[in-house]
Amino acid sequence: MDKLDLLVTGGILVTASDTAPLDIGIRDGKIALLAPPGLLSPSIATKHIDAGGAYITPGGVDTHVHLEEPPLFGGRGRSSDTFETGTRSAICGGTTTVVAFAPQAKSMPSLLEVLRDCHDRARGNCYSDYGFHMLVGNPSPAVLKEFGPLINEEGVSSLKIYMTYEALQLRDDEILDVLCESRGHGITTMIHAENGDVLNWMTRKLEERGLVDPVYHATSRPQIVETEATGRAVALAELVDAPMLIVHVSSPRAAAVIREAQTRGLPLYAETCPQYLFLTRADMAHPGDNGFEGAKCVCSPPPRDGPEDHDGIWLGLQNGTFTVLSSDHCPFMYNDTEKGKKSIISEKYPRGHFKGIPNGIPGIETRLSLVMSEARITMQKFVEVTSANPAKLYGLYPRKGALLPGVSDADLVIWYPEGQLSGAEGLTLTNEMLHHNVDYTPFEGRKLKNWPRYTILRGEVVWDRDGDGLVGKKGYGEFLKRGKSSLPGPRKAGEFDISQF
Ligand code: DUC
Ligand code: ZN
Ligand code: ZN
Repeated sequence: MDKLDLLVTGGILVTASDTAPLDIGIRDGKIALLAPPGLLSPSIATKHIDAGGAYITPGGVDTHVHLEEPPLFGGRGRSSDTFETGTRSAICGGTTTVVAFAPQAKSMPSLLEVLRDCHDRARGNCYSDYGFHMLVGNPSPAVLKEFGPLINEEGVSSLKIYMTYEALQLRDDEILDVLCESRGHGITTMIHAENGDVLNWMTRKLEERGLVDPVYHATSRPQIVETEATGRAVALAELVDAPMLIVHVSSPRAAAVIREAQTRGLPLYAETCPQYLFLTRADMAHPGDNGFEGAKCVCSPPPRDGPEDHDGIWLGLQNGTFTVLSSDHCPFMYNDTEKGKKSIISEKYPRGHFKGIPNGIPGIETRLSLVMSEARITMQKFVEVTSANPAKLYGLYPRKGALLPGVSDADLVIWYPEGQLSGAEGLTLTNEMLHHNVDYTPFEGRKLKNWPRYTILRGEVVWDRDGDGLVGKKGYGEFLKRGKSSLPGPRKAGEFDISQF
């Protein structure tokens, strides 16, 4: 047998389907073999790592991140992480693949041009592997014609649309155009489900009473705003029999709508994020900085009211309502009046008013550790929602999200053996330990029971926490052409046919 490049022994391998003590042989960037413990001598490999009884999981796949996006709202606010800093942060937190958005403003006539610009920003700069989803702001007839080339030539098999934000919101008929065209090409539509007209009305009513502090961001977008839009999105997808993923679900009531549709067999998928498991409305009411510090946690949909809402979202992870758990990493510097939380997303808006605060929080590096530390889902479920399912839904499986010999990339996270990360107390999360380009983390001070000890990407150690830390190289990350989803798609064969109604 040819020598292996790397042999990892002494770990408990966890995939979405199995948990077993197995040694892992790696050659040419791929999983070469899995073997019972003790069968292989370290001498058959050039390099050996002893996992010491720790869990080993496939590298994280984070399919919802915003990196180096231009401002889309006619104002300021610009995500502070570039492809370089965002993917650097990803690997230090165990995520080896990210899928970022390539955003099209309504004024832009071509998705392919937008995509080319994103490639120019990302190429040669990434530490992790990466792909793109299109963000479609202008679904004109010419743009719809680009869907074929996007999936067939460019390897972009998913796109996101919005039901809110003046600059991006689509009408229902435009949503149907996108769903139909996507369905025909095997593209997965992701949708931001909040009713923009209702939340604008709520915002006006709050303004009339002078209620403009960050916490009123949550008041302007109550669960019903998300639940109604989710129900409408589901109805539109059902009408045209199109697969769809509802992104960043925060509301247990919206989750119940999705679960009901899934129970009827619709190809409907849902995503949630750590902010809906750990943050609440109270985090936006932080008294610091004259009441503005709550802006650090302003994101959309907003974190909900309390532990019962978190419980509802954990339940949705446990029972399979949520297909994926992403970070929605959308970072803005806090102390930055030009591009950060203290700027304004539209020049039309007054400064310091919640409606002007750029929406989004950082979380690419903390996603895996936060969720694993909480131990409210099994390790296999953890792998399913943070790695295997995102890879399946977005056409990367089993190259990513699995550890299949001869097939899967050798992307691994080797964790600490239980109780070995800073003792029984665990590690206290601070922004200083992170590698993003952001001056805060909304999860500051949380206790973590585990953190990636090593991250391995295509056979190369890129993060070695007890050694030199970040050892991956900028530019090692490769662009991933993605195929169609391998999760269930449309229920009926052929084109959508209006005459069937
Ligand atoms: N939607 C996202 O997906 N991310 C940040 C802001 C938003 O509205
Ligand atoms: Zn969104
Ligand atoms: Zn997002």
